Amino acid sequence: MERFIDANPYAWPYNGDLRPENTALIVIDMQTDFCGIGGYVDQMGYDISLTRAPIAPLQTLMAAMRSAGYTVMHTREGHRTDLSDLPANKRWRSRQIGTDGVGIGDDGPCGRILVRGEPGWELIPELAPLPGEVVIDKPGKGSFYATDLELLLRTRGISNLLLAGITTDVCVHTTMRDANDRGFECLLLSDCTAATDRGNHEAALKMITMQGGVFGAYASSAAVLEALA
Ligand code: C5J
Repeated sequence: MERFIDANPYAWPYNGDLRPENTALIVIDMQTDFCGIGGYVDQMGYDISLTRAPIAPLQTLMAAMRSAGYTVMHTREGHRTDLSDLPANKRWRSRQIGTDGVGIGDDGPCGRILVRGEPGWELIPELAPLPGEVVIDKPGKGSFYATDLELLLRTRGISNLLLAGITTDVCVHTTMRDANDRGFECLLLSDCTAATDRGNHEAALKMITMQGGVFGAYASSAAVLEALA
């Protein structure tokens, strides 16, 4: 039986093969550093009400997908405590904005920014992984770079990816583009993602729709819930 989600620019997935066995939800970087008080995004002076907006719709979607038997995975952006996997240019750029030249690897109110094991690096409790769910630790913006994500997806027979989390224009888009190049059929969830700038979120959605869906498609979580019902 074919099953589609009402999406932009076209219904998703392209082949109607939507099943719990071949589809995963990937929740990207819902960490205190990106959406908590005193975290990295807050320190940079951006409005965390934007990056917190996906929390409530994600809670509903994750519960529905888990109970329907779909795979749910999570990612965390972060670096080793000795910062040996933090490129110098990434560190330098992160220090150009925000409080007193503080950037990735430096001390902030939630511990060292984007350093593994620190309070700010943790996934937020509202969206905590269930025991057994995959958590990918990534040093970059994309979820495939320097991780075993592709191996885990291929081993499970996953070909469709629903992408959620933050930020739409950075880690979510990088992951979507990398996944699309690898042949995964991608759907970005418009209300379960957010950027530090509203215009960037809207632009990131529009980019997906060009060329017949150059990176896949986007849809609301309501459209996903409707298709699963
Ligand atoms: C950023 C991310 N924006 N998760 N990370 O630095 O999008």
